[in-house]
Amino acid sequence: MRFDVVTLFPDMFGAVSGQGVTGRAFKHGLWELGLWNPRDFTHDVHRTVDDRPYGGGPGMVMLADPLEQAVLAAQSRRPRPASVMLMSPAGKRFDQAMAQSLVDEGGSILVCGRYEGVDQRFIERCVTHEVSMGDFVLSGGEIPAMAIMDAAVRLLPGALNDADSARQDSFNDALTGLLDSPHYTRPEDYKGQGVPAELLSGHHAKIAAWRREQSLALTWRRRPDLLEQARRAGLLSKADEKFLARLERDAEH
Ligand code: 9D3
Repeated sequence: MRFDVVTLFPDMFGAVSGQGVTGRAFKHGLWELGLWNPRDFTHDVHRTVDDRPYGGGPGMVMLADPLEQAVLAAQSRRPRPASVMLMSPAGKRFDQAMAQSLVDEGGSILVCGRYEGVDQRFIERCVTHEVSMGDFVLSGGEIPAMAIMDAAVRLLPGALNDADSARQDSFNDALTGLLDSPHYTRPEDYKGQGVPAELLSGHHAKIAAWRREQSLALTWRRRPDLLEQARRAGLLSKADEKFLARLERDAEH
């Protein structure tokens, strides 16, 4: 897998290539990173990458040409034409299915905007997808691009260490798209707060049932949309449905 990132701040990306799970995968050659600074594709003495918006208004707009030249340079280093994803508050919200698609496609070119936005003609000429992290305001697309790479890299075979992989394999709830059950570790008594008896029982079936019910209850309260998705995907058992029916009934009074 290879990501090429078009950014005015290439130094920020040491955070993904040099640290943690993504850093280790990078060191082991599981993925490659190309960094392309639009400033290196300017031709004037000031290395201008932005200008004032036609029609007036606040802020600056990124020039189309340095962005297009950076994307073309990135494409030329890839084995086949890649999708070009613009990080944009107006994009489609990124999700786990998009992370998996990126892995399946061998990565992509990620374009990070700064200032008020990028010239629309660059979008029309070069961009295949626009992606957002959600409804909050950031200063630019770099952190979203890092989030996307993190989500994709950890899906690569061999990216996770043994402990993390074992967790993914055994923890079916992660695949059902339910929220995780609560976690506890030592000490058994923390400032007067204990640990749920089920987790101390040593009874594996009882522990699994407790965790499943915690997941279902938390998802029901906080993310009913995810619960509906899991139901539609046929990921809820008879026992799950029975437990949820009890939650609904208990909520009525
Ligand atoms: C005043 C209108 N704003 C649009 C919502 C202007 C604006 C805000 C933030 C223009 C650019 C930006 C910079 N943000 C990103 O580049 C960005 C982003 C984000 O702000 N939130 C969530 N996802 C993303 S992806 C890229």
